Amino acid sequence: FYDPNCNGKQVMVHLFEWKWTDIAAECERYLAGAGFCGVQVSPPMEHVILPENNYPWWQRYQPVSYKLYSRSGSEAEFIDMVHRCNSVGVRIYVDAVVNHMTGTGRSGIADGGSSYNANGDARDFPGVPYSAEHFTPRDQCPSGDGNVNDYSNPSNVRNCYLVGLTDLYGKLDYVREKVAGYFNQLIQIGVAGIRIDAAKHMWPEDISATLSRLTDLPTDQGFPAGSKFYVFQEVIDQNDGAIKVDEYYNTGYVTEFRYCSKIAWGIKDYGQLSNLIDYGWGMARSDRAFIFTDNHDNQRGHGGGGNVITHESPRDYKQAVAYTLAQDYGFTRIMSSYYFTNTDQGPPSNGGYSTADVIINGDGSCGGGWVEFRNAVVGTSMENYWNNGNAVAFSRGNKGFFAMAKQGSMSESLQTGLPAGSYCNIIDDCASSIQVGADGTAQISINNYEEPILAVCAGGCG
Ligand code: AAO
Repeated sequence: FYDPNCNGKQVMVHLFEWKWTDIAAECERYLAGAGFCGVQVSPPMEHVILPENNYPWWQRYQPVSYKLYSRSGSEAEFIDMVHRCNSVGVRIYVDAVVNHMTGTGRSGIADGGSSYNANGDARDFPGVPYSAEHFTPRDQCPSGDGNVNDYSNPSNVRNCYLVGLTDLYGKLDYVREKVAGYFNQLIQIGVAGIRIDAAKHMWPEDISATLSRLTDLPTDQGFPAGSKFYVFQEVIDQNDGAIKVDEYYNTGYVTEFRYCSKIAWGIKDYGQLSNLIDYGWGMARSDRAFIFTDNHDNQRGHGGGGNVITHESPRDYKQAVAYTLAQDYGFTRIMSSYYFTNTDQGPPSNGGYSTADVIINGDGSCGGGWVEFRNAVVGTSMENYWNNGNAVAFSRGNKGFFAMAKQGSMSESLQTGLPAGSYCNIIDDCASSIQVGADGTAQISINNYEEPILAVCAGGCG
């Protein structure tokens, strides 16, 4: 569960709420050439539709069945996307919502045609099928109202209903079989892995028993024989509850939310960048940490939100993403979503429920150079670390060098760890360069307020 199955590439992008047809085109047009490992896609299973809430993005976190029919498109479009992305070497990772089904008190018919009824004591999801006995018995949940309300008690977190969502009883073989069946269906299509949504609210042994039922990835989609599903689990551990990320190491990577706070502090106060990774805090070890500067929840104040840097402060955001991709901790994901003014707002639409096509600007936007830098320096550690509180710099072994200046300017003679020669800056498309002397030092100058960053690779990053 630890290999993302993308030939050692290092970065995935979350194309939040994008349609399958648009993602397929994006793999071919941009992501393959820019060196992306793959794409995290929004939940592909059949979900509730909530016109009364103006079709919020979060309706897709309320499953009705495991039919591949969602706001992003049909099963045929999903399969076409996976195949087209695989054929250009870009993998697809599914956001897997299997802790629960819909919220209580909801009923109706979903877009894929399946009915559902979670009114009163009913728990009917005939599209799977699940019925009342497949949900965690009420007497297993110690909270008064049946919902999660005490993060210091594992039984409360894992046996009660997360924000009123009908909690599947993962102890049952039947439930494990159905969830594994959904995953095996994705595997057969050629999906390379999953994010397990709300894994913190599932017992680790239930996840393990479910994953033990999975088949290997299909060789006809370009996976070497014996390849396993990549798994990263959403566990929000901010040292403020009973559930710890390391309980989930046996079944894959874990989301490391403390990194979001740490990088935000570091960009506000460069001195803090020197202590970004703090194992004393219980941060996940590097070969289990799944990291990001922000995610779809905390960028819009859901999931607790908190001290994170988002697109709302673009200059800080650039620095945070650049530093995240340049340093050596964890497996990285970057975020691509849509503009919003309301935190529940769904994606751009053609009116009502239908999601609009993504429009690609002529300039292609978002710098692929970063992804190439991280791929080029993989396997090296951070060395020659230098930080004066206003500017920071380090080398990645003898393969790359990175520098960043908070106020937009710096001029300093620094050890780069690189062999003598001239190296061009990928950030300004090689308009500037540095000259490394025989002793490995170079004059590092930055003079650019909007893009206060320099990155070079031995032999070029691309
Ligand atoms: C919607 C409505 C609800 C309604 C429900 C059912 O909004 O009013 O009751 O339907 O009808 C998303 C939306 C939800 C939405 C749901 C279903 O965000 O608003 O509910 O879809 O449509 C916890 C979980 C974590 C979860 C997060 C949102 O642990 O798993 O809440 N994230 C995932 C997804 C998310 C999705 C779901 C799960 C559900 O990414 O998009 O919800 O499928 C603490 C805990 C965390 C906890 C947060 C928030 O953390 O440690 O475990 O996350 O609180 O409750 C500070 C705070 C600390 C906080 C931390 C977070 O440090 O001190 O308390 O920040 O970083």
